[in-house]
Amino acid sequence: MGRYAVLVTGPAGSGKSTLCSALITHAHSAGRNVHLFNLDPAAEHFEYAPAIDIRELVSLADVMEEMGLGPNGGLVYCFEYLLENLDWLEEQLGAFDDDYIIIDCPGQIELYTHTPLITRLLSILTTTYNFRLCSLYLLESNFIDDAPKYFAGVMSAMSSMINLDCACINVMSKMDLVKSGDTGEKTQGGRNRRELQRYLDPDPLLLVEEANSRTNPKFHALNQALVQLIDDFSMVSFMPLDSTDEDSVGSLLSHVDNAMQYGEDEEPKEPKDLDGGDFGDE
Ligand SMILES: Nc1nc2c(ncn2[C@@H]2O[C@H](COP(=O)(O)OP(=O)(O)OP(=O)(O)O)[C@@H](O)[C@H]2O)c(=O)[nH]1
Ligand SMILES: [Mg+2]
Repeated sequence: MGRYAVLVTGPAGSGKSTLCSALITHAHSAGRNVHLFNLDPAAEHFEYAPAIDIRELVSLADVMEEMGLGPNGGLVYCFEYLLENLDWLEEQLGAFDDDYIIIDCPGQIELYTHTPLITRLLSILTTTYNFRLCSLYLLESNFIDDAPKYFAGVMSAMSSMINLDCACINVMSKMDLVKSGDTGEKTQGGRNRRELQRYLDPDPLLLVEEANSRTNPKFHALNQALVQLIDDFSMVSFMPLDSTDEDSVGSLLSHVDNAMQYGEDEEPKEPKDLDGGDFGDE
């Protein structure tokens, strides 16, 4: 049986933990057994108890106190500590017969864009433990209210994709906050469906004007270069997500399954066959 891991990444507050819960609820209602792996050493609360929890190995509060580090240096230390204690990880991963884990990550994007720590963890999951991987990068929908901010978000998504070097799906989260009309009428966020599509499937050459109108003219050449880069590589597009909507979560899970070629040789389990330990409603 295959082993699958979905890494849920993105900036602070982009909806990662909410999505993890929604994915687990959805998978569970479809008769699938998935496990939550908490990779955030500073996390406080989860709807589903994590089956694997980095806090059992190392907690950020302890590291900050004992090592005299700040929150970001402490987080880097926690990841280095995890990578030095892979026997702990192996023991935790060995606990399941069926492996489909959803990994809830911290919101410090430098972990995905600047440091090799998560990349090394992913490489270990694939080469040593035979996991197939898919990483999600969440950007929240308020990024589309501000073109310069949106470009920065697209660049961070691209940087994360390049750094993590695995199947990646970019997600525009909290789309319920900017729901669009079908017929072109403006909505709460002031955008109709066609305009929204330009942000989900970045149409940077059209957007550059908007970016220029919001930035100092001395940066216009840079805007042009950035949009050209995004356009040349056509690497970044976003799947819209509303974590409160079952269909939206189901559609994202289908894409994730597809990206990992999940389900080619496995049958969904009957709910009575699930261990139910983390889910409590069996
Ligand atoms: N409207 C709306 N709010 C959402 C959605 N997903 C998450 N939120 C809210 O956004 C806030 C942050 O959500 P979290 O899931 O904690 O975000 P996170 O990315 O895990 O945050 P960190 O772990 O702190 O980086 C919470 O108040 C959620 O209720 C969504 O799809 N729609
Ligand atoms: Mg979280």
